Amino acid sequence: MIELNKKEFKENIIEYLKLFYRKNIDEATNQQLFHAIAYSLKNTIIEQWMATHKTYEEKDVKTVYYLSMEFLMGRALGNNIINLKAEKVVREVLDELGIDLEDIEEEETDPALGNGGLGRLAACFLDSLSTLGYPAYGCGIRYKYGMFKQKIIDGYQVEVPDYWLEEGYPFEIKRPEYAKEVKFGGYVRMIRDEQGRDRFIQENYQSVKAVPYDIPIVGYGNNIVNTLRIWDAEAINTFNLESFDKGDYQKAVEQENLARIICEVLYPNDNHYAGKELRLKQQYFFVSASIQRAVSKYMEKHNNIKNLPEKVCFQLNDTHPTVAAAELMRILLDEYCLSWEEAWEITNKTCAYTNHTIMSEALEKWPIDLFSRLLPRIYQIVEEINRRFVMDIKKRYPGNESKIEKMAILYQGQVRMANLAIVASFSVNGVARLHTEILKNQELKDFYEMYPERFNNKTNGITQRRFLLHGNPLLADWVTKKIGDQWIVNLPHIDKLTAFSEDPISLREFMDIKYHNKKRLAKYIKEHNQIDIDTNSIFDIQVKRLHEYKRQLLNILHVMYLYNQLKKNPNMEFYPRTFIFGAKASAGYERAKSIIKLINSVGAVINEDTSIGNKIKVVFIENYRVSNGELLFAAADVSEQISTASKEASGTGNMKFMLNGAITIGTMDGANVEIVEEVGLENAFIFGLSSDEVINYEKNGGYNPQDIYHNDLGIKEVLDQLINGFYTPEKPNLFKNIYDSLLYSNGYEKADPYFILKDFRTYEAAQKRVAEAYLDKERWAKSALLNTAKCGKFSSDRTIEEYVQDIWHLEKIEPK
Ligand code: B1N
Repeated sequence: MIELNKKEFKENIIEYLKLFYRKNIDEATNQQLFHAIAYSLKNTIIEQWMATHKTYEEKDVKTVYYLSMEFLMGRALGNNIINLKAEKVVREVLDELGIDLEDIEEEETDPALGNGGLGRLAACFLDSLSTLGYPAYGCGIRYKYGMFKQKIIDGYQVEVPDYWLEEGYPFEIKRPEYAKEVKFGGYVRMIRDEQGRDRFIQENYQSVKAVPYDIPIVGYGNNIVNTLRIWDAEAINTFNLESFDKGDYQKAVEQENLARIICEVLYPNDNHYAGKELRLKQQYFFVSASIQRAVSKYMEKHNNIKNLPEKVCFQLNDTHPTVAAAELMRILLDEYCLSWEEAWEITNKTCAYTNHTIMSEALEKWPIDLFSRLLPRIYQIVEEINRRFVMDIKKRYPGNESKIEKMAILYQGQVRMANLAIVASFSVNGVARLHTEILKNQELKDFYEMYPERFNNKTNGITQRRFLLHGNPLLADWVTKKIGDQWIVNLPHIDKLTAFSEDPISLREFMDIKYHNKKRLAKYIKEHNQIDIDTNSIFDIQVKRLHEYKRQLLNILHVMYLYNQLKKNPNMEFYPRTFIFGAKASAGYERAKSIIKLINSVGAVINEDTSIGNKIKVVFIENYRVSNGELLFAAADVSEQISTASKEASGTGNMKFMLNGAITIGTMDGANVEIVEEVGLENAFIFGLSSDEVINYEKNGGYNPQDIYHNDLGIKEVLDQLINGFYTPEKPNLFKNIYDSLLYSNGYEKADPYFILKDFRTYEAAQKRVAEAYLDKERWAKSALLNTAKCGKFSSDRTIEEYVQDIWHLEKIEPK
């Protein structure tokens, strides 16, 4: 074991402060201290990192390359301290130096190179891969600006750029020696080489230099450190006189510009495809660099490219990196001169695809003219893949045009990336059981029929190291005291807590911890929102990206409904409730932004209304992200997972809440189904249409929300408040767009496409059950504890073991 040495660690901190900043401990700012501490920790990490890679080389291991446009890592310092098992040493040293660790952790800006669930899943997977000892690279983009920071001004979302690298990032290392050239545009010329073979040469292209930066991913207490490799773009030939002379001045300027913009910013869209040319450039940029490097690395140690699948697997995180398949084909055909059949076999054994959504607006379909102009050689290859695939379809379904219509990769002027991903991969997986079943039986039915052996499920998971051990230290210590610390690397062990679920003292301890975490969150809210919340109230939390299918609107309409009831009947039985929201809306998603404004407007009225005796508070957490997420999960009583059934592929926030002892109110959607299966229906509040019912309504043209509006006075009153200025008297029309979306169809959308009114009354009834259940303190405590006890399945360690068993076939590296 390479461990953090206390004496060296302390000396290094002092030394770095001098070296970098010419400061003593007592003169340094917290930001400077953060850097000195991070660099001192990195000393140990680097030793483990080098040792890990030496072992990998000696053992000639198979490696998975997790290709993803997003890695939502969150802060690294605290996580690295935990995974190095160095917390005791670090705290001792910082104590001696008079430094508070929590203050220092606050100095780190969250690296937010992701939108939401998909990016955070990638981060959890890296943590698990290292902890379990599997050789892996995360491959992505070093965006200069990550997910925007959200400010709430006058109730509206305002986006502020997130320049996360401003102060420098202490954990990354630039690796210019592994740079690769990536080519865009131009045209392809075919020549015949001396052996009489056709060769394809891209000419008159623009290129950029992809330069990797490596970030260490520390495994938990096992000496293993894998790598997150994010690529930055640099201009390939610095502006020199030579190109000036050649008349290439224009091209040189263009190439510099391309290099400057390609990694500039993360597209802030979750579950939405915008079809922007720059996005396709980003995709090909990081994919080409990653694949080129993986192949060169393989060839440094092996002499036969044909055995690549024995040592390399590319996992495609949704369709965003799907050009990987064509890029690998290009390398095998054009650089290694393999035949099409040979190249295709290798590609098909090396690529695997994960589907994360069935939302039609998220499907990537690139216009062929854009695609072929930007990636001319890649397009030729896609054409040939398509030509051969269409032949296969015809052979299998003679005369059945509709199969081609549904399955062809190139169709009606578009490149359908999901179709390409499925055809080129040996594995296609969904991210929760229900989602995979929907893929097999509805969305991808035809593909499933053709390639049943490719389809498999991998229910998502989360890392308990960040979301319990780091985020909720009080509960983590308590769990360890009760059952030992096995749960940290083997979450199913946490089931041992079940033995305490009838023990009044344990239940009291459990709820005391919850109470402390509620106080911690209340303090944060007081500081950030200037709102006093009742720590004895039920903390009911919905934090996730804002999307209509996630139905934050259902939640806030229900709050409006409760408020109406309380106003009419101030003495009714009502247990105090704090409704907490946190959500970023994509910058161009107007309806989502209106919903944020609605939540804040409702909060502004209710929070100020003394006549209801502080029984309801509505809080909107500004800039929801990984770091404040940890506070929110730890403090929740109720976890809102209320998506329209069939729409949320899995969800992972649901698991983070469960782990921290919150009880789910939710629909039978995504992984909620499996959560309920583990914890029992009696320990969750389930409501709403089933996914089959939703899918059936959709097949039959939707339903008529007008009936509900006209027949249910409670609902009508709430909806009318959207257009009568009840919450925004100065702008009574502000929420007309929301009102209309619930009641009228327009050219693109049916009325109430997410079944909010349809599910309203069953949601309201479920919320009543929540309120009643909370009155029985001991019963509630038992349910909450059981949620923690029964979440063993939802560790990303389990998910990764399944990927390894069924898809990647990696060898486990035992700790040294
Ligand atoms: O991926 C998560 C799931 O838990 C969620 O249910 C799912 O909604 C989420 C285009 C996406 N699916 N698709 C995206 C993100 C960015 C983008 O540009 C699509 N995110 C999900 C993890 O499996």
